[in-house]
Amino acid sequence: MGLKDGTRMPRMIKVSGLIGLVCVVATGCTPRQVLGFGWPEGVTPQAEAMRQLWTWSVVAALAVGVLVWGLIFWTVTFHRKKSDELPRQFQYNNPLEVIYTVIPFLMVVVLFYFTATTQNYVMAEEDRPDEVVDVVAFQWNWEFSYPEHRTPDGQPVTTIGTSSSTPLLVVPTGSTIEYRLSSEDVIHSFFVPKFHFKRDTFPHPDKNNQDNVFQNSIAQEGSFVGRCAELCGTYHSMMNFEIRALSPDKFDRYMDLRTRTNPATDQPYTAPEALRAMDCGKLCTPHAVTTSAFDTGRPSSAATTSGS
Ligand SMILES: [Cu+2]
Repeated sequence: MGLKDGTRMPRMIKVSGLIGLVCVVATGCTPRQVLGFGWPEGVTPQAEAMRQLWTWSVVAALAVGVLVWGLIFWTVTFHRKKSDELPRQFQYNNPLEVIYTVIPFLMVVVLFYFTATTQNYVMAEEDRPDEVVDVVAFQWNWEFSYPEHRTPDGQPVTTIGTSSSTPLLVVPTGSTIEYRLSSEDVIHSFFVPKFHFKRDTFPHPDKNNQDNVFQNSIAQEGSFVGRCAELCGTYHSMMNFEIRALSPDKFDRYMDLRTRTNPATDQPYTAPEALRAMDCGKLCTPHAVTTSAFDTGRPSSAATTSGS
Protein backbone atom coordinates (compact mmCIF):
# COMPACT_ATOMS: atom_id res chain seq x y z
CA MET A 1 0.00 0.00 0.00
CA GLY A 2 2.72 2.39 -0.97
CA LEU A 3 4.68 1.83 2.21
CA LYS A 4 8.39 1.63 1.85
CA ASP A 5 9.99 -1.40 3.49
CA GLY A 6 11.93 0.88 5.77
CA THR A 7 8.83 2.51 7.27
CA ARG A 8 6.74 -0.66 7.85
CA MET A 9 8.60 -1.89 10.94
CA PRO A 10 8.83 1.45 12.80
CA ARG A 11 5.13 2.00 12.20
CA MET A 12 4.29 -1.47 13.58
CA ILE A 13 6.41 -0.74 16.63
CA LYS A 14 4.67 2.63 17.09
CA VAL A 15 1.20 1.08 16.73
CA SER A 16 1.96 -1.75 19.16
CA GLY A 17 3.54 0.72 21.57
CA LEU A 18 0.41 2.88 21.34
CA ILE A 19 -1.86 -0.14 21.95
CA GLY A 20 0.28 -1.08 24.97
CA LEU A 21 0.10 2.48 26.31
CA VAL A 22 -3.71 2.58 25.89
CA CYS A 23 -3.97 -0.79 27.69
CA VAL A 24 -1.96 0.55 30.62
CA VAL A 25 -3.54 4.00 31.01
CA ALA A 26 -7.12 3.27 29.91
CA THR A 27 -7.83 0.44 32.34
CA GLY A 28 -8.32 2.82 35.27
CA CYS A 29 -6.38 0.44 37.52
CA THR A 30 -4.10 1.71 40.26
CA PRO A 31 -0.62 0.13 40.51
CA ARG A 32 -1.87 -1.65 43.63
CA GLN A 33 -4.79 -3.14 41.70
CA VAL A 34 -2.47 -4.22 38.89
CA LEU A 35 -0.23 -5.96 41.40
CA GLY A 36 -3.35 -7.47 42.99
CA PHE A 37 -3.86 -9.54 39.80
CA GLY A 38 -7.63 -9.39 40.19
CA TRP A 39 -7.66 -10.01 43.95
CA PRO A 40 -10.35 -7.81 45.55
CA GLU A 41 -9.40 -5.32 48.27
CA GLY A 42 -10.03 -6.51 51.81
CA VAL A 43 -10.36 -4.57 55.05
CA THR A 44 -8.63 -6.86 57.54
CA PRO A 45 -4.93 -7.65 58.07
CA GLN A 46 -5.94 -11.28 57.46
CA ALA A 47 -7.31 -10.35 54.02
CA GLU A 48 -4.11 -8.42 53.29
CA ALA A 49 -2.01 -11.50 54.16
CA MET A 50 -4.11 -13.52 51.71
CA ARG A 51 -3.62 -10.85 49.04
CA GLN A 52 0.14 -11.01 49.48
CA LEU A 53 0.05 -14.80 49.16
CA TRP A 54 -1.99 -14.44 45.98
CA THR A 55 0.26 -11.73 44.48
CA TRP A 56 3.48 -13.67 45.07
CA SER A 57 1.89 -16.95 43.90
CA VAL A 58 0.95 -15.24 40.62
CA VAL A 59 4.46 -13.72 40.32
CA ALA A 60 5.98 -17.19 40.83
CA ALA A 61 3.55 -18.71 38.31
CA LEU A 62 4.39 -15.95 35.80
CA ALA A 63 8.14 -16.55 36.28
CA VAL A 64 7.66 -20.25 35.57
CA GLY A 65 5.34 -19.40 32.69
CA VAL A 66 7.82 -17.00 31.09
CA LEU A 67 10.57 -19.63 31.37
CA VAL A 68 8.36 -22.34 29.85
CA TRP A 69 7.08 -20.06 27.06
CA GLY A 70 10.69 -19.04 26.33
CA LEU A 71 11.79 -22.67 26.07
CA ILE A 72 8.83 -23.50 23.83
CA PHE A 73 9.52 -20.58 21.47
CA TRP A 74 13.24 -21.32 21.50
CA THR A 75 12.51 -24.94 20.55
CA VAL A 76 10.00 -24.21 17.80
CA THR A 77 12.19 -21.42 16.39
CA PHE A 78 15.65 -22.94 16.45
CA HIS A 79 15.00 -26.68 16.47
CA ARG A 80 12.63 -27.20 13.61
CA LYS A 81 12.80 -30.44 11.60
CA LYS A 82 15.81 -30.14 9.34
CA SER A 83 16.08 -33.68 7.97
CA ASP A 84 14.69 -37.18 8.42
CA GLU A 85 17.55 -38.02 10.71
CA LEU A 86 16.35 -38.79 14.26
CA PRO A 87 17.52 -36.02 16.62
CA ARG A 88 19.59 -36.81 19.68
CA GLN A 89 17.45 -38.72 22.21
CA PHE A 90 17.32 -37.74 25.88
CA GLN A 91 15.29 -40.50 27.58
CA TYR A 92 16.81 -42.15 30.64
CA ASN A 93 18.98 -39.11 31.16
CA ASN A 94 19.37 -39.35 34.92
CA PRO A 95 20.66 -35.82 35.69
CA LEU A 96 17.82 -34.32 33.62
CA GLU A 97 15.18 -36.49 35.33
CA VAL A 98 16.53 -35.62 38.78
CA ILE A 99 16.38 -31.90 37.88
CA TYR A 100 12.80 -31.98 36.65
CA THR A 101 11.70 -33.97 39.70
CA VAL A 102 13.55 -31.93 42.31
CA ILE A 103 12.67 -28.45 40.97
CA PRO A 104 8.86 -28.99 40.90
CA PHE A 105 9.12 -30.64 44.33
CA LEU A 106 10.89 -27.54 45.69
CA MET A 107 8.23 -25.33 44.09
CA VAL A 108 5.47 -27.31 45.81
CA VAL A 109 7.34 -27.09 49.14
CA VAL A 110 7.69 -23.30 48.84
CA LEU A 111 4.03 -22.82 47.85
CA PHE A 112 2.93 -25.15 50.65
CA TYR A 113 5.05 -23.31 53.21
CA PHE A 114 3.63 -19.88 52.39
CA THR A 115 0.05 -21.23 52.12
CA ALA A 116 0.32 -22.94 55.52
CA THR A 117 1.88 -19.93 57.29
CA THR A 118 -0.75 -17.57 55.79
CA GLN A 119 -3.54 -19.93 56.82
CA ASN A 120 -2.13 -20.19 60.34
CA TYR A 121 -2.07 -16.40 60.56
CA VAL A 122 -5.66 -16.08 59.28
CA MET A 123 -6.95 -18.75 61.67
CA ALA A 124 -4.96 -17.54 64.69
CA GLU A 125 -6.93 -16.83 67.83
CA GLU A 126 -5.96 -14.69 70.79
CA ASP A 127 -6.84 -15.82 74.29
CA ARG A 128 -8.32 -12.44 75.16
CA PRO A 129 -10.10 -10.85 72.19
CA ASP A 130 -11.23 -7.23 72.59
CA GLU A 131 -14.81 -7.93 71.57
CA VAL A 132 -16.89 -11.11 71.36
CA VAL A 133 -19.95 -11.44 69.15
CA ASP A 134 -22.36 -14.35 69.16
CA VAL A 135 -23.68 -14.78 65.64
CA VAL A 136 -26.85 -16.83 65.30
CA ALA A 137 -28.14 -17.58 61.83
CA PHE A 138 -31.73 -18.64 61.25
CA GLN A 139 -34.11 -18.99 58.35
CA TRP A 140 -33.75 -16.29 57.03
CA ASN A 141 -31.95 -13.67 59.00
CA TRP A 142 -29.26 -13.03 61.61
CA GLU A 143 -29.01 -12.27 65.28
CA PHE A 144 -25.89 -10.64 66.73
CA SER A 145 -25.37 -10.39 70.46
CA TYR A 146 -22.54 -9.11 72.61
CA PRO A 147 -22.31 -11.34 75.70
CA GLU A 148 -19.96 -8.90 77.43
CA HIS A 149 -22.32 -5.93 77.17
CA ARG A 150 -25.59 -6.03 79.07
CA THR A 151 -28.75 -3.95 78.84
CA PRO A 152 -30.29 -2.54 82.06
CA ASP A 153 -32.46 -5.65 82.32
CA GLY A 154 -29.36 -7.87 82.33
CA GLN A 155 -29.74 -9.28 78.82
CA PRO A 156 -26.87 -9.25 76.32
CA VAL A 157 -27.02 -6.36 73.85
CA THR A 158 -28.65 -7.93 70.79
CA THR A 159 -29.45 -6.91 67.24
CA ILE A 160 -31.83 -9.06 65.25
CA GLY A 161 -32.74 -8.76 61.59
CA THR A 162 -36.37 -8.69 60.56
CA SER A 163 -38.37 -8.67 57.35
CA SER A 164 -38.13 -4.89 57.28
CA SER A 165 -34.63 -4.20 58.64
CA THR A 166 -31.20 -5.52 57.75
CA PRO A 167 -29.27 -6.24 60.95
CA LEU A 168 -26.16 -4.13 61.59
CA LEU A 169 -23.22 -5.78 63.30
CA VAL A 170 -21.42 -2.81 64.81
CA VAL A 171 -17.79 -3.49 65.75
CA PRO A 172 -14.72 -1.40 66.63
CA THR A 173 -11.80 -0.95 64.24
CA GLY A 174 -8.27 -1.98 65.18
CA SER A 175 -9.53 -4.45 67.79
CA THR A 176 -9.48 -8.23 67.86
CA ILE A 177 -13.05 -9.40 67.36
CA GLU A 178 -14.12 -12.94 68.07
CA TYR A 179 -17.10 -14.31 66.15
CA ARG A 180 -18.86 -17.33 67.66
CA LEU A 181 -21.10 -18.86 65.05
CA SER A 182 -24.14 -21.06 65.40
CA SER A 183 -27.45 -21.72 63.71
CA GLU A 184 -30.99 -22.22 64.95
CA ASP A 185 -32.09 -24.56 62.19
CA VAL A 186 -30.21 -25.53 59.02
CA ILE A 187 -26.62 -24.88 57.95
CA HIS A 188 -25.98 -21.27 56.93
CA SER A 189 -22.67 -19.54 56.23
CA PHE A 190 -21.37 -16.25 57.64
CA PHE A 191 -19.71 -14.48 54.72
CA VAL A 192 -18.31 -10.97 54.57
CA PRO A 193 -16.72 -10.49 51.13
CA LYS A 194 -14.45 -7.68 52.42
CA PHE A 195 -13.06 -10.07 55.05
CA HIS A 196 -12.23 -12.60 52.31
CA PHE A 197 -13.53 -15.06 54.81
CA LYS A 198 -16.59 -17.17 55.37
CA ARG A 199 -17.49 -19.98 57.66
CA ASP A 200 -20.52 -22.23 57.88
CA THR A 201 -22.82 -21.77 60.83
CA PHE A 202 -24.00 -25.10 62.20
CA PRO A 203 -26.80 -25.98 64.57
CA HIS A 204 -25.16 -27.38 67.72
CA PRO A 205 -21.58 -26.76 66.55
CA ASP A 206 -20.21 -28.60 69.59
CA LYS A 207 -22.17 -31.77 68.80
CA ASN A 208 -21.22 -31.43 65.14
CA ASN A 209 -17.56 -31.15 66.12
CA GLN A 210 -17.26 -27.84 64.27
CA ASP A 211 -14.74 -25.13 65.03
CA ASN A 212 -17.30 -22.33 65.12
CA VAL A 213 -14.99 -19.54 66.31
CA PHE A 214 -12.79 -17.20 64.33
CA GLN A 215 -11.17 -13.85 64.97
CA ASN A 216 -10.04 -10.89 62.93
CA SER A 217 -9.58 -7.17 63.19
CA ILE A 218 -10.83 -4.47 60.85
CA ALA A 219 -8.34 -1.89 59.69
CA GLN A 220 -10.69 0.88 58.55
CA GLU A 221 -14.05 2.38 59.35
CA GLY A 222 -16.85 1.63 56.95
CA SER A 223 -19.92 -0.38 56.05
CA PHE A 224 -19.33 -3.81 54.59
CA VAL A 225 -22.01 -6.11 53.27
CA GLY A 226 -22.40 -9.59 54.71
CA ARG A 227 -24.31 -12.49 53.28
CA CYS A 228 -25.36 -16.05 53.89
CA ALA A 229 -23.20 -18.21 51.62
CA GLU A 230 -24.91 -21.55 52.09
CA LEU A 231 -28.12 -22.33 50.22
CA CYS A 232 -30.46 -22.55 53.19
CA GLY A 233 -33.96 -22.35 51.80
CA THR A 234 -36.47 -20.16 50.00
CA TYR A 235 -35.22 -16.73 51.13
CA HIS A 236 -31.51 -17.56 51.31
CA SER A 237 -30.67 -14.78 48.86
CA MET A 238 -32.21 -12.16 51.17
CA MET A 239 -30.30 -13.25 54.24
CA ASN A 240 -28.01 -10.24 54.27
CA PHE A 241 -26.46 -8.17 57.02
CA GLU A 242 -24.02 -5.31 57.33
CA ILE A 243 -20.80 -4.91 59.26
CA ARG A 244 -20.50 -1.34 60.55
CA ALA A 245 -16.91 -0.75 61.64
CA LEU A 246 -16.57 2.32 63.87
CA SER A 247 -13.50 3.83 65.52
CA PRO A 248 -13.08 2.59 69.13
CA ASP A 249 -14.35 5.86 70.64
CA LYS A 250 -17.45 5.82 68.42
CA PHE A 251 -17.98 2.14 69.24
CA ASP A 252 -17.74 2.92 72.97
CA ARG A 253 -20.40 5.62 72.58
CA TYR A 254 -22.55 3.21 70.61
CA MET A 255 -22.22 0.48 73.22
CA ASP A 256 -22.77 2.95 76.04
CA LEU A 257 -26.11 3.87 74.48
CA ARG A 258 -27.04 0.26 73.81
CA THR A 259 -26.56 -0.58 77.47
CA ARG A 260 -28.88 2.26 78.57
CA THR A 261 -32.59 2.86 78.43
CA ASN A 262 -33.90 5.12 75.70
CA PRO A 263 -36.09 7.70 77.47
CA ALA A 264 -38.20 8.03 74.34
CA THR A 265 -39.26 4.38 74.39
CA ASP A 266 -38.49 3.29 77.93
CA GLN A 267 -36.69 0.33 76.37
CA PRO A 268 -32.94 -0.25 75.83
CA TYR A 269 -31.62 1.62 72.78
CA THR A 270 -31.90 -0.45 69.60
CA ALA A 271 -29.04 -0.36 67.06
CA PRO A 272 -30.80 2.21 64.78
CA GLU A 273 -31.80 4.37 67.76
CA ALA A 274 -28.24 4.38 69.14
CA LEU A 275 -26.76 5.28 65.75
CA ARG A 276 -29.34 8.00 65.24
CA ALA A 277 -28.56 9.46 68.66
CA MET A 278 -24.82 9.43 67.91
CA ASP A 279 -25.40 11.42 64.73
CA CYS A 280 -21.87 10.96 63.36
CA GLY A 281 -22.73 11.31 59.69
CA LYS A 282 -22.68 8.51 57.13
CA LEU A 283 -21.15 6.00 59.53
CA CYS A 284 -24.11 6.50 61.88
CA THR A 285 -26.75 5.83 59.22
CA PRO A 286 -29.34 3.89 61.21
CA HIS A 287 -30.08 1.45 58.41
CA ALA A 288 -27.91 -0.70 56.17
CA VAL A 289 -26.30 1.18 53.28
CA THR A 290 -24.71 -1.77 51.47
CA THR A 291 -27.79 -3.91 50.96
CA SER A 292 -31.55 -3.57 51.11
CA ALA A 293 -33.91 -5.11 53.62
CA PHE A 294 -35.42 -8.54 53.32
CA ASP A 295 -37.75 -8.30 50.36
CA THR A 296 -39.63 -11.31 49.09
CA GLY A 297 -40.93 -9.37 46.12
CA ARG A 298 -44.46 -10.51 46.92
CA PRO A 299 -47.08 -7.82 47.64
CA SER A 300 -48.78 -9.80 50.38
CA SER A 301 -45.69 -11.55 51.59
CA ALA A 302 -46.07 -14.29 54.14
CA ALA A 303 -42.32 -14.39 54.74
CA THR A 304 -41.59 -14.97 58.36
CA THR A 305 -38.58 -14.74 60.56
CA SER A 306 -38.17 -16.92 63.55
CA GLY A 307 -35.72 -17.43 66.30
CA SER A 308 -36.16 -14.22 68.20
CU1 LIG B 1 -28.75 -18.95 55.24
